[in-house]
Amino acid sequence: MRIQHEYLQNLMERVEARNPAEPEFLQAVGEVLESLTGVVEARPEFITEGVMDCLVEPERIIKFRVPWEDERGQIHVNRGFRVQFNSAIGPYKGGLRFHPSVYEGIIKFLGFEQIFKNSLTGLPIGGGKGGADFDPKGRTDLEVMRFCQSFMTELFKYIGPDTDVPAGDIGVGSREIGYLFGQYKRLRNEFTGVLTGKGLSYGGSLARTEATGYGLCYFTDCMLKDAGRSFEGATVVISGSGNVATYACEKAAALGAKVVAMSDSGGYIYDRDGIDLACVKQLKEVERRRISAYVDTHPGAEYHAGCRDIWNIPCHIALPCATQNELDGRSAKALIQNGCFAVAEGANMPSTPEAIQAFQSAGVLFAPAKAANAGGVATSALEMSQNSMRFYWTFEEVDEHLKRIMRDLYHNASRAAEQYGAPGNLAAGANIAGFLKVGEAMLAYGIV
Ligand code: NDP
Ligand code: 2IT
Repeated sequence: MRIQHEYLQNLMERVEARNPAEPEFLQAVGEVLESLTGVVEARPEFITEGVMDCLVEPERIIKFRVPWEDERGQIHVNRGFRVQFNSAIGPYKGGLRFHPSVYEGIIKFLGFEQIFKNSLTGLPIGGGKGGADFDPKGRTDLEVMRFCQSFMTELFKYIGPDTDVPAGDIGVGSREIGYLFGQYKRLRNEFTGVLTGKGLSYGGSLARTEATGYGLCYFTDCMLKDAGRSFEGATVVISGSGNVATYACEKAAALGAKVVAMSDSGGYIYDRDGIDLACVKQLKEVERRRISAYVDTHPGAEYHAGCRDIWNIPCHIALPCATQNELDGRSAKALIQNGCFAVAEGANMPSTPEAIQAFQSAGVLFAPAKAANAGGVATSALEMSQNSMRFYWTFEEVDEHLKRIMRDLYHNASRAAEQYGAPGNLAAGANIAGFLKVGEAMLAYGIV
């Protein structure tokens, strides 16, 4: 990628040289730097005061060994990470991902994205991310507990309710958060809001489970309405069948859409009658089985092995909610040819740069991840507020806050895009609006 601005292009080259073999991180940084050209032209102090150079370098990276014993007595050693990227506007905040594909570059890309996303929520949270190359699939509850306890036995030294507040991401849901929180509490002898996504019996927030998927639909709804469209009567394809996909499906259907496809890492289901979400929840959340089992009870539906072709299914709205780079240029072309008019990213960086380019040139409405999926972390911040107050809000109260946050976020990103000469480009607008607050705080601190 070539960035038009000379200093930013030069900075990008230095980032490439310092972070070789981390393509996801370079992709995330390149996309942000490119959209900040107008900002640094108007405010050169972001360059001269060192803000841009600091922005692309994590404040701290913690990398550790996670040894644990499985039920057969075999010892495993995984690698754990926490990237504390930027604390300019609040304690580091971001999820933990447990997936075999995790390495430093993935956590750095996610931590970097989190800085701007968290800033966009308008709430006081910095950017961080963590995880491990551990695969919870096929592991017993006991094994997952042992892994989580070993992971936290190292991580607890570096986190705290005013320092760094992890949460869930791929492979980390309420079961893992419970084990992690229990171990933190035991090691510190403190009951604090050090993690979010907690169970309701020990300080979790109502509506946090639903928040990312619901927030994605609230954001998309604003974007659609501005363009004279809506979810009502639309056909929707959603990739993934985890936390984000499940609640995106629930809300899209509540807003009048018909969701016809969902997937997991093995393949996708296509149900022309509309996905039976209760069945998907039972299979994925409760029984922890493969989505292929859906067709056993829904003979009218189809199962196809492999994930990519889900984007060949005709739809009006596509919601990629599984993982990074799951939607490439070829898939984007198929969506466009089939009449798709909006794409909103529930996952982090699910569209490749080629796909984004294709959507934008074809006039497809495009909601970028760091804006569209910010409802999860925003509600995590609401969980932190409730923990600090030692109080709780009702589901409806949290949901109302979430709606307002997503609406404001949409308008802020939209306005920033317009102000910096890219009207309608929410990807640029989100990067600009997210950056400005963090950049101002970094300027205020001087060189730190
Ligand atoms: P879950 O672990 O609950 O679900 C992940 C889903 O994606 C599963 O269906 C999984 O399939 C599928 N998946 C995972 N990896 C791959 C892969 N390499 N190829 C194809 N499918 C894959 O995670 P979440 O729903 O929490 O996260 C999904 C995305 O949303 C991630 O990008 C995450 O970073 C992002 N996100 C999550 C937030 C949250 O609050 N949870 C907030 C904002 C963003 P399988 O079951 O087979 O593994
Ligand atoms: O990518 C994300 O924003 C998350 N996984 C949620 C982070 C959080 O702290 O709730």
